[in-house]
Amino acid sequence: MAAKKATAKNALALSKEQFKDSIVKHLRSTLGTDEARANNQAWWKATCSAVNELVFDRLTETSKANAENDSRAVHYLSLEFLMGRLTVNNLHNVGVFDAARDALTDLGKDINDICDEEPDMALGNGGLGRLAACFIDSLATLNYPAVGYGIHYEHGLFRQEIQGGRQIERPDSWREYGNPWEICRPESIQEVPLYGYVETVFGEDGKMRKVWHAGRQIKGVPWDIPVVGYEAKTVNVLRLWESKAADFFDWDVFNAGGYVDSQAEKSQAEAVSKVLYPNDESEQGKELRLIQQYFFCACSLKDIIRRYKRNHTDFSQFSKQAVIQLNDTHPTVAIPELMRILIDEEGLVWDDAWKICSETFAYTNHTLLPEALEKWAVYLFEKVLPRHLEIIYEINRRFLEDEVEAKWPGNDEMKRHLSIIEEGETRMVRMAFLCVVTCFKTNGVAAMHSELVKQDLFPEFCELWPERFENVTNGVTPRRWLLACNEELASMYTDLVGDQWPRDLTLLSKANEFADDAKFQKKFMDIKHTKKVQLAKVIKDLCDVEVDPNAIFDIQIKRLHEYKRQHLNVLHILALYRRLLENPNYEMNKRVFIFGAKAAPGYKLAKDIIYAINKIADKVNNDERIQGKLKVVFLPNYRVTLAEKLFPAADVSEQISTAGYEASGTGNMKFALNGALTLGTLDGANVEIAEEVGDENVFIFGLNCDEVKALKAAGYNPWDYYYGNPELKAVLDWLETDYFTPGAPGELASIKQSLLEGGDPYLCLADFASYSEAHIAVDKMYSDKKGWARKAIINSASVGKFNSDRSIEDYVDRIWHLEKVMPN
Ligand code: NTF
Repeated sequence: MAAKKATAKNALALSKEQFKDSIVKHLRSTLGTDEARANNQAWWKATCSAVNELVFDRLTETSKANAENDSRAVHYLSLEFLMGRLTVNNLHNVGVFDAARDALTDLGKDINDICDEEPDMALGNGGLGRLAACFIDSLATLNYPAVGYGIHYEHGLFRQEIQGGRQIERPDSWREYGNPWEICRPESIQEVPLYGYVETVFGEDGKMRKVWHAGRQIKGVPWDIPVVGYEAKTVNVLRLWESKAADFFDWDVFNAGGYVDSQAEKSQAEAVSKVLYPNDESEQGKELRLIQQYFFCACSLKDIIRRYKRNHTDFSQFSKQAVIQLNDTHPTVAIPELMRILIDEEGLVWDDAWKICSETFAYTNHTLLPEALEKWAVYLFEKVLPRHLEIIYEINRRFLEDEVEAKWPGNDEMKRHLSIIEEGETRMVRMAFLCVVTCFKTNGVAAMHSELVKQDLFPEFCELWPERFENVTNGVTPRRWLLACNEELASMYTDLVGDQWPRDLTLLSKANEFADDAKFQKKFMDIKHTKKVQLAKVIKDLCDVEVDPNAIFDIQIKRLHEYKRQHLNVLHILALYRRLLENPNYEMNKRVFIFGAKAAPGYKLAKDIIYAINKIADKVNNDERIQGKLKVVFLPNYRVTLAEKLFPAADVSEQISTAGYEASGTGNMKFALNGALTLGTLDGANVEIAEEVGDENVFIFGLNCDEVKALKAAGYNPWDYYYGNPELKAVLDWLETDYFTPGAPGELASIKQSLLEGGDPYLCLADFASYSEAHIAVDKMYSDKKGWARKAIINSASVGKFNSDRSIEDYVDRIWHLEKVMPN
């Protein structure tokens, strides 16, 4: 295919020859080796260093421009940034991908092998962390002043191995051999106090002051990762904090002969940034997690204030200069921390400090699941952050006595209901309430979710302050999720609409005009086939399973959780398998069901579902009676890098959460963009995807959100569905036998139990029949090759709205109000 490519335009772009020289130079002068001796790891690092010559220069120009303009900036505080690999993305964004590829080819190296050396930067669990990564890409692309703040975890999300069908967690050591993208900034180290007690002192002026005497001190070391915008005008930073023991501690103890004690101190301090908590959705009440949250918020606020003070002598302009976005409640402790700094350290009075805080912070909610709404025990706060607890109490007192009392006079029940402190056996701080009470905006992440945030999660707060609630529908960066991961389709679009689509994804809608064009359809579906052939090879390598690229590739990739209903998918696979066994002539297109999912290590049922998928795969894939019509694949260690190979190869995108539970989803957008058809419920952003591509181009099934609520209210009884549907009963009963686990009956029984005795909290059985019918519609549609191609094209061409650049512009219009800054 001699297609043109969308290539970022960049005045700095290197020619192939210059790139070659630069790589060779870095092999020698940076890595101390040469072309003859270098291994792929060294070639990769030399390639990165060659790109960094351009990137670091832009980084400096950007920070200079921001400082000179004294521009308002957004500070995106997130405990997670799921970056994946950076090399290919950066090469594309700098506009030197082709030059790099050709240079490496000339040097006898394949760019794919070289880029495969890079470990994924997996500093996040799933959707929330990947969204943060897409957002900082868009912020840089759109030339907005922005800093991402997070934790420099030594170990990111665990590596998943599958042994005997079960998930085993292994540590992820992403920077064991160094990371060429990061820059350590010892000049910006921060000290973070912890524990201790609060003293009330009276100054000579008779004024009362609070002094927090910390019991421990740790140090935050910043590492900067350059965030390269498309076409590389702006290079922002992602600043990640690593914890270290504060120097004086080590030395005092060490000199007193306490070498072992000083080591203990050191490892305690370093534990803070050691690991990412591998819990998606649900929180763990761990002291270390609270310290992680406080640690990175404290470091980041000090950093923001330090930068502000370069140009200002008082705090009157602070909220004009800085907006701080809280990515879920995880960084909420930044609120009392800023209050503490302003009052205790800067000497502001409460009202002034409060005004600044409530004009600076904004909060994004990413989930409605009750178990995911963060609460921290009051006693834990008291122990770790005693002064912050006092401040939270005072925020709460004023909120209840002023605002709630004014709105609902004399209503103690309402005060209890809305209190930031939850009463009970263990008193808890409700972090989401603290956010809503403080922040000038609270937003949900898809239209439907934002409505539920108002109606179900915070109805009374919404009555108090309706103007504070917003929606910003999520998006994904087209640079990574089309340009870099699907070169073939990217080229086809560049031929069609020119090279600006990686910025303005709505340009792709031109392809709608060709949805019925036979030549266009063939080209589009040939590319799909190519991507399926490539994925088939990955599947063979990783799972030793042969799959036919002509089969329907039906993919569900996301964290494993009951509400996402991978087990509903499993029940349907079993039903299909049964139909094929009962009737060898059962008519269906060949189908490959592909899964990728990590389960939280302590989530037993989620791990049982992974085990079930693998056991069922063993049986189905080796059953000659069904003549290869059905294959099941569980790809181990699902992560960004694997995702990049899966989205382009999908025919069907499984988005089957119980309606009302998936806040948005972002995988759904990546699938559609790459030409897969959504099979989904009316949940999260699926609703908006259907709106954009048209109801006739998606397969919607199941109860909608209101029906889910109504059924639950009426008293849902899964047994009715079990006894009412013989096929469903048969597959559930199958799980109790040893059919899939020879000699070990009952190994898969926990799934059946949760769906019957367990009450089926996510209504799998209620949606089963409808899901199964939708699959029949998918199968029928796929037999109509032209009809399918038309729908695939329309999907890909119609999801321009889900560009994360659009999400960022929405944040800017509705919440952040930033101005673009063009560096020189
Ligand atoms: C996730 N939330 C939601 O479950 C997804 O639906 C959504 O697409 C992403 O956030 C991004 O907004 C979380 O991961 C968490 F942690 F909030 F539960």
